[in-house]
Amino acid sequence: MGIVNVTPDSFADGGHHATAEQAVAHARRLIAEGADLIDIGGESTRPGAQPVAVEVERARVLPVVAALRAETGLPISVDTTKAEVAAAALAAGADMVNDVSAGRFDSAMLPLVAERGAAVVLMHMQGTPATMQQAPAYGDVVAEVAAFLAERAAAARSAGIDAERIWVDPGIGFGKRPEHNLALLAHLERLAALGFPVLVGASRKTFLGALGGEPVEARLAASLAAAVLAVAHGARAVRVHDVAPTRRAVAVADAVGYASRVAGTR
Ligand code: PMM
Repeated sequence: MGIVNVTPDSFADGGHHATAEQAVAHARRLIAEGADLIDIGGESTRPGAQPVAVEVERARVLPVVAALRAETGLPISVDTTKAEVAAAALAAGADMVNDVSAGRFDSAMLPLVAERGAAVVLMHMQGTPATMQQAPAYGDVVAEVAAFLAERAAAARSAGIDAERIWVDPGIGFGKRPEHNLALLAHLERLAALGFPVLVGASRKTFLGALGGEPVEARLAASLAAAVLAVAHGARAVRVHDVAPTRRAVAVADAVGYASRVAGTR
C-alpha cells in the first residue's frame, strides 16, 4: 500500500504533496514503483495532530481520488475517520476506507462502508492522535490489541460489512511505546489468527528512530527490516512511503516463507 498524504503536516512527508497535482504525481510514482494499492489521506494522524474540518479534508482528498480513478484500475483507499469524507471519496471511485479509529470516531462510518459494499481497514489506537503518545500503557499489548480488533471486526460485521472486506491493523505508533510496537510486530500471528488479513504501517515511524537514532528521512533501512519482519510474521500488506525498495525486500521475505512452507510439507 503506497502512502499519499495530501497534508501540510504529516510526520514523514508533510507538505511534500500538499496540492492535488503534487499528490497525483506522487501516486503515479508509487504506482510505477509497483504499488498494489494507493492510500490517500487528507488529515494528519501524527502524535499531537489537531483535527481538520470535514470540508478541508474533503477538498484535499477528492480531486486526488477522482484523478487517480480516471487513470488506474488499482484499488484506492481513503485514510479518514469521517463518514462524510469517506462517502464522497467512495462516490468519486475509492474502493476502501482506511479508518484509524476503526469506526469509533463517527458512528455513521461502518454503516456507510456496508451500504457501499466497500472494504475497510480497522486499526487499533489507544487514545486519540492529539493525546495518544502522552502515556501509552498496556498489561499485555498483543492480547489487548487482538481483543480490540476482534471487537471492532464484530461491530463491522453487525453493521453489515462482509467478512471478506475487513482488514485489521495493529496501529504501529498509535498510543504505543517502542516496546509495544516491537511486541506487536513479533506477535502478528496472533492478530492474523483473528481470520482477517493484517495490514501493518511501520514505514519511517518514530520507534524505528528510537532504536537507531536516525531522523525521519534516514529510516529506509529500518523501515525495510520492519516490513520484511511484518510479512514474515503474517502481514498481508504493508503501508509504506518507499514502494520500490519495499517490494524488493518483501519479495525475499515471501520467497523464504514459501520455501519454508514447502520444506515443511516434505
Ligand atoms: N499510519 C499513519 C496513518 N494512517 N493507517 C493505517 N491503517 N495504519 C497505519 O499504521 C497508519 C495509517 C501515520 O503515518 P503517515 O503519517 O506516514 O501516513
